[in-house]
Amino acid sequence: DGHVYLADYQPPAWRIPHADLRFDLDPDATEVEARLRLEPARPGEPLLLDGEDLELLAIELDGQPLPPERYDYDGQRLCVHGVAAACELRTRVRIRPAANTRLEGLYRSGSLLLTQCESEGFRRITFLADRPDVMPTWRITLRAERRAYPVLLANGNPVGSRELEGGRHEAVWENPHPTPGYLFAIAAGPLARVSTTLTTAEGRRVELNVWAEAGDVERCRYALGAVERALRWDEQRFGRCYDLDVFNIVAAQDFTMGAMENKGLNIFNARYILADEATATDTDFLAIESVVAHEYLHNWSGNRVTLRDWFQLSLKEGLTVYRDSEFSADLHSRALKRIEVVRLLRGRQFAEDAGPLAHPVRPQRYREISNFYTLTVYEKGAELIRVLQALVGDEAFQAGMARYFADNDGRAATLEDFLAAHAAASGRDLSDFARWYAQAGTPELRISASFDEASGDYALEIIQSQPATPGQPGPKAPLPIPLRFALYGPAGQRVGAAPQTDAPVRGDLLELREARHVLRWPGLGFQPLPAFNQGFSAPVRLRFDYTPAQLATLARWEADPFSRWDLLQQLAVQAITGTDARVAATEALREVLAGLLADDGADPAFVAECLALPDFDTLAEAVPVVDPQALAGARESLLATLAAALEQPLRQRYAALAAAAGGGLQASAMAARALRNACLDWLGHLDTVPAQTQFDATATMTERLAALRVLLHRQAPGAEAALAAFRERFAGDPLVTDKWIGLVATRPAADALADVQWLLASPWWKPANPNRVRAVLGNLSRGNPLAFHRLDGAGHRLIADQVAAIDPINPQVAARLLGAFEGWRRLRSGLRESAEAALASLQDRLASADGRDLLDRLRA
Ligand code: HT7
Ligand code: ZN
Repeated sequence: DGHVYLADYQPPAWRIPHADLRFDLDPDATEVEARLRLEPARPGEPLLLDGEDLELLAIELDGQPLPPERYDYDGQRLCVHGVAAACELRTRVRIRPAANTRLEGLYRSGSLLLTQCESEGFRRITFLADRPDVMPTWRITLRAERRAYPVLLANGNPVGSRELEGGRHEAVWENPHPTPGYLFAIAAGPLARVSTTLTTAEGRRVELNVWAEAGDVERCRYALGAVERALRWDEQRFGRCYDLDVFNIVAAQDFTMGAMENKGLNIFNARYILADEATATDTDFLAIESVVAHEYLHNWSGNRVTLRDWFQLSLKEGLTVYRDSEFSADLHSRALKRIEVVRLLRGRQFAEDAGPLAHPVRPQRYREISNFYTLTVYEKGAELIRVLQALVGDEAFQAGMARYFADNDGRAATLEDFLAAHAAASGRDLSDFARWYAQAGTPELRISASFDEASGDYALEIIQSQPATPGQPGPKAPLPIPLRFALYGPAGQRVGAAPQTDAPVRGDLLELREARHVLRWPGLGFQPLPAFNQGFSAPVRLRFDYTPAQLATLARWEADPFSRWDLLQQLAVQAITGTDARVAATEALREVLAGLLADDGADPAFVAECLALPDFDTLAEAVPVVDPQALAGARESLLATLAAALEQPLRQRYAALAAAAGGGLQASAMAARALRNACLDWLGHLDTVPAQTQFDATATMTERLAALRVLLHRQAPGAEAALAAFRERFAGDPLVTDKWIGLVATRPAADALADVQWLLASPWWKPANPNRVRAVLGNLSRGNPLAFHRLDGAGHRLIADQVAAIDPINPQVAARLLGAFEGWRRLRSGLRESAEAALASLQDRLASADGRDLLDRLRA
C-alpha cells in the first residue's frame, strides 16, 4: 500500500564494512566512482543497492566488468545477480548537481557544491544500501578545478592532498567511524574560515573551523564560539568527547532545513551561522547557539549511536533537542528557555497532535519519511526524555544516559535499547513509559477540587484521558504522568502535608498511573489554592476551573518564573477567549503587569516574556472552533486596552532601559533590549513616534527590526520610507532581506495578501531558495492568520497554488508549506469550506511523494 511499516523491519542482507568514493566534481556533470566492500549477512539474499536517478557509466565486480545480464538498474535500485560471497563492487555514475533543485544529494548553492543526505539523499549520489543500520568506514577522494573549488571538505580527517594536471587538485579524507550514508557529506568551493584549536578532555587536539563564502567569514565568529561551548558542555554534563582531529561547519544560503549533523562536517543553513549585531537580532544569536549545539551534540546522540531505522528518528532528534535545551538552560536562563520551549509546544505541537497529521513520537508506518521531521518527533520527543527524567529521578537518569552511550557506541540502536539502558540504571520497569512513544495525541488532565466545610476535608480528583487520533481511535491506556503540584493556604503559605493517595508521591511530584486518582487531605481545615504542572513537568493539557482572581493570586505566590509566566498566559487566554471572566481577567492581568513593570528587581527579559501575550496558535488551541478574525480581533483589543491602561509605566520602563540596551551580547543588554522592544510594541498601539525614533537612532538589528515591525504593522506615517531605507541598506544580504520580507508578509491585516502578491511578482521572489519561500509564504501561512484565512478564500488559494508551483522544485519545502492547513477542520464555517476547496484543488497538481502523502493525510 505504499507504506513502510515498523513491524516489517529486517536486518540488512549485506554488510558494507568499507566504502571508497572518488569524486570528479563539476556542477554540470560530476562523476562518482564507488568501491564498496560487501559481505553477506544473510546468505542467499540478493544483492540490492539503492540508487536514484543515477546515470550508470561502468560496473565491475572484483575487478571484472559486469555484463548486462548480471545486473538490473531501474532508476531506483541496482540488483546484482549471482553473488553469494564477500566481494568488491565498483561503479561509476554521473550526476548533475546544478540541476538538483530538490537540495537532496549533491547540489549547488551559489559558488559551492554541497550535499544533504538525510534521510534518503545519499542514493542520489551513488549506490549504497541507504539505510541507517548499514555503516561503512569511509575514504573519500575529491578532485576539482582548483580555481573554482579551492577548498575540498569531506567527513572525517584530512589525510592528503595534491595538485593534478590541468589546474585540478585533489583532497583525501578518511572517516574511521562506522557511519551510515545519511551522515555522508562533502563541500567544495571558494570557502574562507574562522578557526580555533583546543584539546579535549581525553587529550585529543582538535581544530574547529567554520567556513563560509569569503565575504561572510567575519560573521562566523559567534558560531565558532558556540561550537566550543557545546563541545565543553558535552564533556562536562555527559562525559562525551569529540572523536576526530577536525570539526568543520559550512554555511550555505540554500538549505532545506536548519542544519545537518554529518560526521565531522556539519552543513548549515547560513541563517544559523552568520551573525553580527548589525545584521542579526538577539533571538538570532540565541538560535544560532542552540542549533550549533544541537548539531554538535548529535555527534554522540545520532552519530556514534545511530538509528536502526527511521522509525527510531526521535531516538536521535528528541534526545538531541533535550540535550540542546539543557545546554541553553545551563548557559543562560533555565526559566526563559523553558518558556520558549513551552510556547512552541503549546502553540504548534499541540496543534499537530490534535489534527489530521497527528502521529506517535515513534510512528508505526510512513509513506515518506521526510514528512516525519515534525514537532512531535522533535519537541514532544524531547519532552518524553524530560518525563523519563522526572519518573526515574536525576541521578538514575544520568546513569541511564551513560549506560545508553556505553552499551550502544558504534551501533544502530532502537528505542528499546534506550529504555533498556534506563531500566537497568534505574531498576524501574519502563514498559508503561514506552506507551508514550506509541500513542499519539496530547493527554488531557481534568482536575476538580472538593472541600467539605463540616470536616475540613479537601480532595482533588484527577482524570486522565487520551484523545482519538488518525489510525488510533482508542480507547487508549493511561500513561505515567509526572505532575508537579502545590497547595497554598489563605496567606500564600505552601501546604506541606502530603496527600493520601494511591499514586506515588515524591515531595511535590505526583506520578499518575491510572485513568483516575484522588488526592485527599483529611481535616485540612481550609480551602487551599492548588497549582499544577510547575516547569511543565508533563506535556499535557490541564483543565482546572480557576477564576481570574485565583490565577492572578497564584502568579504572585508561585516562586518559579516559568509558572508565573504560565499563569499570566492562562489569564490572557481567559481575557481573550473567555465569556463571563473576560473583564475580570483583563483587570487582573493589568494589575499584575503593572506590578511587573514597576518592579526594578524583576529580570527585564522575564517581564518581556510576560508582556508577550499568547500567540494566535496558542489561542486557537484553547477554543473548539477557530474564528481567526474574532480571535485576532479580541487579542488586538486586549492589547490596545492594556497598552492604554499601562501607557505611563510602559514609557517609563522603555526610557529607563535605554542605556542598558546599548549594545553587546551580555545577558543584561539582551534583556534590556527585549523589554524595551516589548514596551515599544505595546506603545505602538498608541503612538508610533518612539518606534520611528528608535529606528533612526539604533545601531543593532534587534532594535532596528523591532522598530520597523511596529512602523509597518501599525502603518505609521514613516513606514514606507523606513522600509525603503532598510531595504537599501541591506540590499546585498539575503538573510536580512528575508527579515523585511517577513515583516511585510506578517502585517496583521487581510490586505497584506496584496503585498505578498507584489513580492511574488518582484525580483526578490526566489522559489528555489527555501529561506525565501519561508520568508514570503511560511510567514503568510503560519504567521498571518488574517491574510491566510481571508474570508474570500484568496489566502488559502494563494498558498495552494504556490505549493503546486514549488512541489516540482523542492518537494520537502512544498510539503512543509502545505502543513499550514493542518488546522483546517476546526476553522469556522465558510473558511473551512474554502480551505477544503484549496486542498481539493491540489489533488491532481502534486507529483511528489512528499506532497501526495501530506495531502492525502490532510484530506483523510
Ligand atoms: N538531522 C537533521 C535533519 C535534516 C533533514 C531531514 C530531511 C530533509 C532535510 C534535512 N536537513 C536536515 C537536522 C537536525 O535535526 O539536526
Ligand atoms: Zn537533530
